[in-house]
Amino acid sequence: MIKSDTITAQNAKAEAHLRADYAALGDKLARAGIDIDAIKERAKTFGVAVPSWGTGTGGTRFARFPGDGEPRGIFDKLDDCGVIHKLTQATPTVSLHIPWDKAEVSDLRAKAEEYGLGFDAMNSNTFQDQPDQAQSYKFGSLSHVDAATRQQAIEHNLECIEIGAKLGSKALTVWIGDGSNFPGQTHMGQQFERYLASMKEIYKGLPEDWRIFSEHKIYEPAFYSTVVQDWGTSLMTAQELGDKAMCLVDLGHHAPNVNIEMIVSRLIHAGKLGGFHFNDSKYGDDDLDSGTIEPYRLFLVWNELVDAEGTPGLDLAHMIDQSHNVTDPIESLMISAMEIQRAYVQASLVDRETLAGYQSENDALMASATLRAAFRTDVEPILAKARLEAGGAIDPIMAYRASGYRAAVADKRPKSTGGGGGIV
Ligand SMILES: [Mn+2]
Repeated sequence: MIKSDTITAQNAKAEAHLRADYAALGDKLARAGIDIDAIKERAKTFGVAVPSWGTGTGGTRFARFPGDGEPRGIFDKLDDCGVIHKLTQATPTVSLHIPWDKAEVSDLRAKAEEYGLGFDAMNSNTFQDQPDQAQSYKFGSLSHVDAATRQQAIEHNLECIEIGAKLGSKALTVWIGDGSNFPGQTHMGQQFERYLASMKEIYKGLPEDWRIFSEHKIYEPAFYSTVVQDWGTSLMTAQELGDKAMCLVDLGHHAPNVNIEMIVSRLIHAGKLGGFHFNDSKYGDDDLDSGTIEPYRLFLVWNELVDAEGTPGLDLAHMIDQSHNVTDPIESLMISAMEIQRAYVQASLVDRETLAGYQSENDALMASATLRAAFRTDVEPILAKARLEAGGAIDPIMAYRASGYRAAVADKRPKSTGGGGGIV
């Protein structure tokens, strides 16, 4: 873990400039009738879950190039998650993946408590075969033509709920790779019906205060048809299952140019928006850090969420889900958490009354300019001050690099191998 002294020493170098920048921004926002301290307090309430698997290097289908000091297992991963939260004060929870993170529940709880971390949604895995499993998922899992394979996948999800309940998690995210690679390979209607029937069995196993998230993805590993490929299918699933079933939006799981913020708006309308997997991408899926390619889209998604604040029943799970191939995963996750928080804070600056006025007058230019005025505001002093006051770092990346954490864990953690392909 990174010592508080290291953070304090780093902060001392930057604090005077931060105070000046915060005061200047405070004056500017005050002219627009915005209290900067109130916005800073909002920033402090923000939290996004770190995916346990994100602390390791990902990979493509071609290869994986491991970094130094990669976590050996879930306890190393939780150590890394502790670092991310300590420095950013923005990632109070971890999202676990079963079976990758399977361990003694009491040990998991103890390790998380050491860092003040909680557990967000559990993630099941029926897109890979595990060494000890009886049935293969090569041709599907929850929608497989074979009842025994479907049952095995159902039982795995029920086990995830059981483990999660002991950890204090309150949700299960289900993403399946089921689909087909060739036209005619599957009966698409029957396959979806089998999926729904399996999901109903999992739904029955949810504790009273739990929710199940349906995560859609346009393609891959099934390259012709995917069972849960779009938000419409995800919404149908959530509506058919019941009140505890919600849709999860992964920003990387849409066709290029799809209007994700409108999907968010529609799911809020339906009362079925449950949460997010944040990431960014240039071409497809979750290949890049949040906010690296389309920060304006991230802002527009948050604009919908801030606009919908107070909607009865709206209770969102915010999670990161992205792959790191050429960066230190801890740094990528810290940057991503801060970018997501930045979009939230910027969206909080939108003058909604003025915007509504322009909308009612059909003044497209000024309506758009109102949104962009909030997006253009450099809120870094607000984020940095929120971190500082919460005990985090003014500049988490610089503090992390100064700490020598990666080199220290590289001494303890043997260099992992991983030349094979496979997205994780
Ligand atoms: Mn995802």
